[in-house]
Amino acid sequence: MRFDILTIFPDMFAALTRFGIVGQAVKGGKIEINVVNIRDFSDKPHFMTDDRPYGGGEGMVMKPEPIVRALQSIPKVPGNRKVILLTPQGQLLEQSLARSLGTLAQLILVCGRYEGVDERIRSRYVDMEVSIGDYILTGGEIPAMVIVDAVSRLVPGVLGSERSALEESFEDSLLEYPQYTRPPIFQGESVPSILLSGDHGKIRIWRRTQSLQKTLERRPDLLKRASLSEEDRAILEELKQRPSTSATTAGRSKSHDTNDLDGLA
Ligand code: 9D3
Repeated sequence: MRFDILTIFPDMFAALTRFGIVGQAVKGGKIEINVVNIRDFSDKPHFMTDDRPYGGGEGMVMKPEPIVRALQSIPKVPGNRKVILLTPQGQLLEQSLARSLGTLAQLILVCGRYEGVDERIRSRYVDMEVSIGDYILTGGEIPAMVIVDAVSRLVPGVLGSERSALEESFEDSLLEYPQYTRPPIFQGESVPSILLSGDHGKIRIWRRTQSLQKTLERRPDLLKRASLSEEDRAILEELKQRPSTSATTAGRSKSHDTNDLDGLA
């Protein structure tokens, strides 16, 4: 899969392309990330990419011509492609959208800055507008990186084989169970003994129960779309009977629950 990203801050994307799983995927040729500097397509002598809004008002608007020339410079990959504009007005990014974008051969992401881009870019060149959530950022670059990150890990071969698409579609509607590693006792708090028992049947049920309990307490909205087995439903019914422990204090004594950084000092 190929990603083309249009931005006036191309250097920001080193954070995405040089590190971690996405960096590895680029190196290994599983994905291609082409970052295009919109300013390279601006007009001499001033190389402006933005201008004052018609009708007046605060701030600046991105000029259409450099963006169009940048779009026209992008090689077309055979197969399905989409042009997405990152805007606070867009469709909210969810895992389901990431999954459908993952089927494309080419995804072109246009990052806005200032107050936004000239409306005629949206109307003539953009297939879809996407937002990553209801909070105000300073531009579309971080949202574009969020999309590339979320979509890349769904491209076959990017994650190890350890996590199949099937396993994930089953899992991703519930919150995770707690994870532990060595040491077995940390600041007086033990790893739940069941995890050391070697009884994989019991461990599976414990983890599933933890996932269901955490989801019930923190994100009950997620349970509606979860694919729950009969066993899951039985566990949930039991959890709903019991008085619920606070999400942050469950299994911890008061003295361990101050959540300050004393232990790190
Ligand atoms: C405070 C300025 N706003 C009122 C005039 C409009 C506005 C314009 C541009 C608000 C934010 C931005 C920059 N943000 C994005 O380009 C953006 C974004 C976001 O802010 N939050 C979540 N998803 C996205 S996708 C692109």
